[in-house]
Amino acid sequence: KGLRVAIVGATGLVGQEFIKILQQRHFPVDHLELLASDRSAGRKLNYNGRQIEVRETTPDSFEDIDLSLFSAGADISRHFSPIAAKKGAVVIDNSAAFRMDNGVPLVVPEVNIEDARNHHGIIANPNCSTIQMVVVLNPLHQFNPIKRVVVSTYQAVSGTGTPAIDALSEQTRTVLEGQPVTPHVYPHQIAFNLLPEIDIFMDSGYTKEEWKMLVETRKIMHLPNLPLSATCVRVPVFIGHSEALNIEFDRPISADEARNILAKAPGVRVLDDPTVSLYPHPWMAAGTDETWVGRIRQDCSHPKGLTMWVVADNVRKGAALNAVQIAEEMRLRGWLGGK
Ligand code: 2RA
Repeated sequence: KGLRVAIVGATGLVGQEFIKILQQRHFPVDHLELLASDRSAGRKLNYNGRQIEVRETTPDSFEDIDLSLFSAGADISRHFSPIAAKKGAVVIDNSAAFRMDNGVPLVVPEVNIEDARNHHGIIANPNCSTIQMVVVLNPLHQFNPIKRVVVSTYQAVSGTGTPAIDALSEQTRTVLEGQPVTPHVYPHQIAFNLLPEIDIFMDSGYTKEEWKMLVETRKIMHLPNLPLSATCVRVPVFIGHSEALNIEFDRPISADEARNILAKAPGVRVLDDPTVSLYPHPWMAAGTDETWVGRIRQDCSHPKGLTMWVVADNVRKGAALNAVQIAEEMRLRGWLGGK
């Protein structure tokens, strides 16, 4: 028996990726409800060759729904997720609304799917930059406990959504035409530029995006005291987040040991042969499901350190795919749609 699925935020970038991925993975959907704001209601989206009309999200939208995938921002999630959960529509929420709530599992299936067992109706999908990092950290940590992480990210504009993709295109054209750019979507020009500001600044001088990488990683990996320092940077790339990881371990570990562990790790693809410039980059990772790793090398600044380069499609594994994989794994374990 298939599931009755609702997608909240269906017309957004991640919402449309949900629709694509449900089809690509032949997720057992008996009925699909596409939900959005009243502004988007009436639009028709294609699903398995059928046109489905987008409806406005209301409390009644979740009657007789088994699974609701949310990607409509924290406010919509805060308002409708509890309503959906109460009606028995298990929520997998891509927003940050509930990620750090005690009763809400924060899940990357390759790392901590067991945490989803004791959900109370809402499961949170982690931040894109956290997901690709823990997919790589976890198998290494299982082999040799991680003591500290320093990470710099190079995040695509699609993380901000369609308006940011349009802004990058427009500003790039404007620069190439030799015209002055009027910054929009971001506080400064993003074309041919780098902005070390993702989400808001906190009193600590870190941004909320950098704080998310710390606190979400601690929750997902059950390492409440893991020291982690992140610098999150917006870069003029459409799709694909890249991360330079510096990892300090309990014991010395060689690049070859790490390469062998990662080559067998779930959801990871190792692409690492500098002699022929073989390493992951956003343009090749976009559209794929894997978390790609390369540039694996001994950290010359620390005897128990490694450094490496991690790339993933931030709209797929960073958001929509991870959420659908949580649903797949929960269903396999009988934690979803058991009606
Ligand atoms: C970003 N991680 O990249 C944030 C939200 N997707 O903008």
